[in-house]
Amino acid sequence: MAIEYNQEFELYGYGESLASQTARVGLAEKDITYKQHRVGLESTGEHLQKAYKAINPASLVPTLVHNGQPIYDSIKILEYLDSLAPNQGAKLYPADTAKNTEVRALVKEFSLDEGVGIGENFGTSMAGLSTQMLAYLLCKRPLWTVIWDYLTKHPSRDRVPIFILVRILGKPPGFKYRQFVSSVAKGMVFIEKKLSHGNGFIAGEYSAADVLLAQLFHRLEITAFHKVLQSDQFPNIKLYWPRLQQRESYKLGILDFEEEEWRECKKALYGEDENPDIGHFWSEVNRFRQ
Ligand SMILES: N[C@@H](CCC(=O)N[C@@H](CS)C(=O)NCC(=O)O)C(=O)O
Repeated sequence: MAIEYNQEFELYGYGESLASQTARVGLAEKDITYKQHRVGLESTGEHLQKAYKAINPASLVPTLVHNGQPIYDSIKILEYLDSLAPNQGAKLYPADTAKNTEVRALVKEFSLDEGVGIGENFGTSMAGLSTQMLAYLLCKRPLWTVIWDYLTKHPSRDRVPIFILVRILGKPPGFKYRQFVSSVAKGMVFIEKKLSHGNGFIAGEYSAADVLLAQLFHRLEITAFHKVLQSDQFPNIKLYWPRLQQRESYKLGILDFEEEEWRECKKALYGEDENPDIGHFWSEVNRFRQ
């Protein structure tokens, strides 16, 4: 299916979507310029409307359109870009077989992998941590509009009940949220340990796995777990996070696309405070360290 285009690369995405950030950081790392089309998510439901479904029938962002051909899924996009331009910009997937396998395993753990339930890997746990924000944004729309749109237009049967539930409650159920916090704590203990090799990046050299961690750590900041990244409890992460932030791709792929509605939402939910579940986070870190 060819899609109308006027630039070689066009990206359909939303500023503060983790998977869109993956694609944009990847594009920046590969030195590829593109035209971005903003697709509204929870607060407008634009992704569920016909115009976007004609581009991506799954109603998910991002979609990369290369010369009119769509590529769905942020990880497929990273792989596509890296094989298209192996010698341009950063190498995202190492040539060495053992390293390549290691990077792929990390990417699987850090991605929004539809093959696992929400909260079953680090990437989807971070998405779970964002449900407080998603609930706030969904509440900008009348309840019945959200129910109607998600029931009749959202192709993912797994996600629909979650969106409707958080819209009805105005927040995620507390016990469920704490499970996400716990999985994120487990992931942070794993990352801290992994970084003890003392090299600059998670698999040694910069790779696709670092692309993913840039937005996952950025999301920790947005959900008011920012102090975790500066804590002496995680000395390796404390050195690693600024290294990701200093890359131009952090600005080009993440900061330049911050959404005003997310800024407003963060302020309304947390102000300058830490996330109310920060205590649970640290007690889970201690548990996983034993
Ligand atoms: N595995 C996909 C996941 C894409 C995805 O879940 N995107 C989210 C935003 S980060 C989305 O479109 N959410 C809208 C919805 O599910 O209604 C990828 O990595 O691209």
